[in-house]
Amino acid sequence: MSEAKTEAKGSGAKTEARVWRNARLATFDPSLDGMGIVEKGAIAVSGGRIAFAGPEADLPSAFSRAETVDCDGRWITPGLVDCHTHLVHAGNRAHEFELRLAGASYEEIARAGGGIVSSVKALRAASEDDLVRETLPRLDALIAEGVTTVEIKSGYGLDTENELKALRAARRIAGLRDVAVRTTFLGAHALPPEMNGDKAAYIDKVVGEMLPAVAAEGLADAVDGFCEGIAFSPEEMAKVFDAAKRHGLPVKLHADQLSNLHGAALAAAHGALSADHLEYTDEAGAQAMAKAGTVAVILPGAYYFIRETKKPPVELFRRHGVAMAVATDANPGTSPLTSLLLTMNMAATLFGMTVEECLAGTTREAARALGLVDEVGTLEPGKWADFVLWDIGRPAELVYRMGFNPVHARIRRGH
Ligand code: DI6
Ligand code: FE
Repeated sequence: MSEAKTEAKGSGAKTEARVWRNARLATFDPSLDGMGIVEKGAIAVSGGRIAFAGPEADLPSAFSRAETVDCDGRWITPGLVDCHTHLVHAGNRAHEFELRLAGASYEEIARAGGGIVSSVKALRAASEDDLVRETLPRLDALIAEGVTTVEIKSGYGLDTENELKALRAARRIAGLRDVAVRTTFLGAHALPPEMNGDKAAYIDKVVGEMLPAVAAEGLADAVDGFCEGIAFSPEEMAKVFDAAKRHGLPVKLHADQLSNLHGAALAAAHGALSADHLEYTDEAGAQAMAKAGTVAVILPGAYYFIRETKKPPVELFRRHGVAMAVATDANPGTSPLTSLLLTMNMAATLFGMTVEECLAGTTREAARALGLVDEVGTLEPGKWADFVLWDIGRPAELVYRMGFNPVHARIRRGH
């Protein structure tokens, strides 16, 4: 992949400029209305970046002799962004699923050595190679549906060696597939069994040992935590956030998923890129997020899978102007989901999100939740040429169907 020194020359020397013509664009350009639709559109790409996206009639003449792809009137959207996953994990929890179907409670399963601790045991027993091998099919499922950027969290290692192993696996995966991977250190995900219930000591270890090791190797692009009764308190999370700041890393938070500990407000107070889940977030939390520009990441897969009944306050987010992203939360315990298209259907059907909100939520707003909105997430000049051609008649089809993949072509960095 040579991305340097390419420009449209029109004739003579080899040029990497390419043009996609005869397309209908959903640009998600925020300066346009709604989905930023351009009928009879074209995209010109040079050096892996979008040089032009707009009406074909306005295509600059510099591209008139560039290699051309006729899209036959197909729709083009930005490449999809899955901004919240726990894709790197070992094994699965299908057996627990069976136990639950047979009537067992989460507590009973946890007491029998199941739950998140079973995923920690499995990850610790796996090698970095094992993790890469197990993760690739899940990543491939996302890629097949047009995902071009994916976030991957650690959080099943819960000690220095194993968190590093998981993050190294996530970084390696980025070199094995044509996809951008953003990694997030989630050391404060759960209390590992060897800490014998001592949360304060574990947070000290996260802050004093694990995070510095992760930062020293440059293995994380952000820091996350699970703020919940069964995980860590707002005070404990604040310590992790302060440490992240010292290492120059942006923060995010699993907030208000099972109860309202005011995690959304905490995240906002720390200038978090996103607060995620948010089923129990109240109006003050939504207001704080709006003020801080913290994105609400909506995760319908977990809501569905654990049969939660409290919905995230989508209407409050709309009213206060909180940006909403939509993501899979792909994880073995509460969201074994690797379809971002199905996730959009769930966000619409379960939470009443509109087609536009769902699609903006897996493109522009998901990019914003990763701090990447200047690089990807819309079809605008200057951004990476990551986009998808779809065999659909209207954008709503991407949200409406369940278990059908209408990808015609997935373009990343112009190829
Ligand atoms: N919230 C969740 O839904 C997952 N993690 C989190 O912080 C659960 C992860 C698991 O059960 O393995
Ligand atoms: Fe999660």
